[in-house]
Amino acid sequence: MTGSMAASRRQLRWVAKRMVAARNLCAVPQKSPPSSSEELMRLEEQCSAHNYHPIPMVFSQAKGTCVWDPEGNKYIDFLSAYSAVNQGHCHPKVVKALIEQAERLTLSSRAFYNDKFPTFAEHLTQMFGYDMTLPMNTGAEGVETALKLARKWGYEKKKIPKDEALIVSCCGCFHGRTLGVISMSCDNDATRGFGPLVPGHLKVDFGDVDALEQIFRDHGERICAFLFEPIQGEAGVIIPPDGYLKSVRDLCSRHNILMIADEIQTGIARTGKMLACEWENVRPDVVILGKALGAGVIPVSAVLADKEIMLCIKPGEHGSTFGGNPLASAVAVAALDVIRDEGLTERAAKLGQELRDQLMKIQQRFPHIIKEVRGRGLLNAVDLNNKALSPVSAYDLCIKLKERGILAKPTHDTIIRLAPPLTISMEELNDATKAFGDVLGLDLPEMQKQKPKAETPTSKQVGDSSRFRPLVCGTSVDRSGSDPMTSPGGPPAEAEDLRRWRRDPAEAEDNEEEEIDHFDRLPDCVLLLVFNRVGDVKDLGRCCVVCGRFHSLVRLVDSVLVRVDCVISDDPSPSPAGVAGGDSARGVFSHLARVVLGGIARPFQALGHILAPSADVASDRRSSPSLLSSSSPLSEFSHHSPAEVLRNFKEIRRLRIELPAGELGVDDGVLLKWKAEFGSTLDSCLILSAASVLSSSSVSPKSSSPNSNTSFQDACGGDDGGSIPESFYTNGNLKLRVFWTISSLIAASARHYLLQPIVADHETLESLELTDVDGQGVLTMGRPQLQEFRVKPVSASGSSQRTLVPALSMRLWYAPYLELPGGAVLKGATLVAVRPSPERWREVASSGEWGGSLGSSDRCWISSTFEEPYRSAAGMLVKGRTYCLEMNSF
Ligand code: PXG
Repeated sequence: MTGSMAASRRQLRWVAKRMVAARNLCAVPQKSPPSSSEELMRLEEQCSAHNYHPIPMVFSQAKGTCVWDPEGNKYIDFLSAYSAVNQGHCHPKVVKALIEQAERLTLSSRAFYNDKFPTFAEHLTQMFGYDMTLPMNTGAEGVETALKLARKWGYEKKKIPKDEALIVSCCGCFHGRTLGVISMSCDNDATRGFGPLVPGHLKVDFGDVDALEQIFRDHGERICAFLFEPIQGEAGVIIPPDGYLKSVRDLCSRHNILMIADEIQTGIARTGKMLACEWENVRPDVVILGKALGAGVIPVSAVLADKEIMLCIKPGEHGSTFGGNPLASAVAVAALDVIRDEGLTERAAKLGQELRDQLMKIQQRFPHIIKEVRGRGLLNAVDLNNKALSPVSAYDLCIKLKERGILAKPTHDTIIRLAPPLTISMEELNDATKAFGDVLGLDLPEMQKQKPKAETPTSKQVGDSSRFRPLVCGTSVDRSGSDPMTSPGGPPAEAEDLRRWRRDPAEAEDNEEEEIDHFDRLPDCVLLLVFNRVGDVKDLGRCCVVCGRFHSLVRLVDSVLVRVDCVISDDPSPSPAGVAGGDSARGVFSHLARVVLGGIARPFQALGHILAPSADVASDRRSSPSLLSSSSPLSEFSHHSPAEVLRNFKEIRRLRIELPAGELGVDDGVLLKWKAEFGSTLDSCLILSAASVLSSSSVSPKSSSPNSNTSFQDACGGDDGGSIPESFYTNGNLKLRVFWTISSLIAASARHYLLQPIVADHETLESLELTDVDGQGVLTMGRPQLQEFRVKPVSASGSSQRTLVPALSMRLWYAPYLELPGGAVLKGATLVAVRPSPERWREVASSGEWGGSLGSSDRCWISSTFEEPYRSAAGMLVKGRTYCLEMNSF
């Protein structure tokens, strides 16, 4: 269906809906709003975007740590809206501040002053010890603000060259959902389908000081900031090694890089300190707060920094209508007062320790199920042993916990986060841990009996991964697995297997051999040499998941080969009028809409982020039904565009991309080869074609193998000097040559168009080749062309997905019969050399429109473009008579 038909259908559907709605309003008495949990969930499913997969429990009322559903069932909240309700739900002092302020003044906008924001700003800056604050609303906006502030500071104070600032963030991080923020994410669910992402980001493993030092050493001059969570919440409450925050502080100071702490989840007393950075007595240059700053009552976020940083942002350069509004300001002041007045920081520290003690006792009862209990203050996680749990997931356990009155949320396959409001009582805490013990002791065995075991992976599903021995990981944390909230269906076989490559400490004890990692003895430069030899992007991806060190090194390879599995074209455009070609060439004019790399189980993600490929494909199919046919062998795998996968490499200098086939469907026996050079538009193209190729065995030898010195007459077995016979114009031969020429140029320009994001992302690129396994077409770009491509925007051809082909000046040579080295013969051999018209030929022929002679540089270009035996063919053809043609831009 065309786009306009789909749009008209949508329009009609909308009108029909509006008519039904209007009739309902007039004629039918309004029905009462849905009130049961079931009705409410159904209504939300119908009318709201499906961007979440919540636990089936409806909040209807809440007070302190307790929540009630519409049916009146009571629960203890162990998530606290991801730490937004540290003060407890609907805290009376905060609600009072809200109501009083709501009756006086809610919004001034920052076009004027209001009488609440200054007090809030003073309160906040004094409490956290910074000169100034910049208020926003949501956490993600706070992070965006900090990123902008860091870049501004980088240009103004650090004197980073214009548009070159880099920000380093951590693998496994979570900082929110805006486009700028997801550009730092390693999570494919967060980024897939939202490209192009914002450039200027580098990644480093969380907790790895050496890696951070390396990246600062390599790129420090251009790095303006290091953004991190002091404890990674979404990744599964990952606590960095002791001393990490101090080392980060040290490194940032030494390299003049801003240390930016995202304390949106960890701040405001959650971890038993006002800021989690206080655990190592570290003062970041910039702190981002959110969530509990509004006590779960209203969104409030803020960035804190000292004057010399904050004043880099000038009036008009950043802001928000609601940031610093009087309602939010009044609420935030009350929210901070509650934390201080009720001693919630100390309470979080004390009760957090108590919670972990109790959970560890449960761990002693179920040591095979609970791998680790970890946390700081009341931000805690129980890490479960996937194998012992199987086939039950952490999500299933959370459902059981809910049935026992405890609301908790899993993260990834195996981690349950436990983070109640800081006002929780000892009694409630005891209730929760008892429920947790009962779920493991009573419910889990029942569930395991009822749920069928997942099938073990077949060798096909496992793929090449079995080539690898398990190796010691470079990082100590296992964050593997998908989040069942976003990727239902359990872990895929391949991801499961990849995880097994990594050393399971329990298994390693059984086998001392596996403790030794011989790769550890090799220096980085040697490993990098090996990875450069590996080259193939999928193999590199497999290397990537072996350990943290491989992961960081693979990103630094400079020669990469991408073998594309599948090309997806949009609606084919009609053939240009008057150009014949038949069915075999129908695909020619369809545009290369997307190229897809299958079989990648997200290997370039942070180590622990191997997610479900099956879920991947499912979700991609939903959004783009034409992407893969159900019979496609790729449907078993996750798939990505080369641009997405290549984004994981930071230093590519040489890149070769191989399409699965040439896009021009020519009949059997027909020869069609082209090679094009592009900058931001077509620089040159050489097209060699023949109506048929006769193999040496089927031809009676006319002469001994010719070489480029063989005379044209000898090679083509005639004495007409390469003149085109009259019949060529009348029997469709000329038409066919024009068709092949246009087709080749369209294929080349469609390929070129696809390269834009790749070239933009990879400033280090020096040579690029886009070819196909049939050897039909080759597109090349060298360093100056790549540079031109980056600075000069590409003109698209109409609305199609290809680069505009400029007006062209062409030369054509023809031989009805051409014998190649080795004895094969080209029948109806044609060579077309193309350059943009304004440039014309380097040494313009002197003898008029038809039949001008070639200059030496053009002759050299033409006779060196193809490999043998086609090189000789081109060399011989240009010795014949030259025909000149002009073509308009298309
Ligand atoms: N930074 C951190 C450390 C966070 O945990 C944000 C920034 C973004 O905050 P906002 O207010 O823009 O959501 C977070 C948020 C979700 C979700 O449902 C969000 C978070 C955790 C889990 C789920 O989007 N944290």
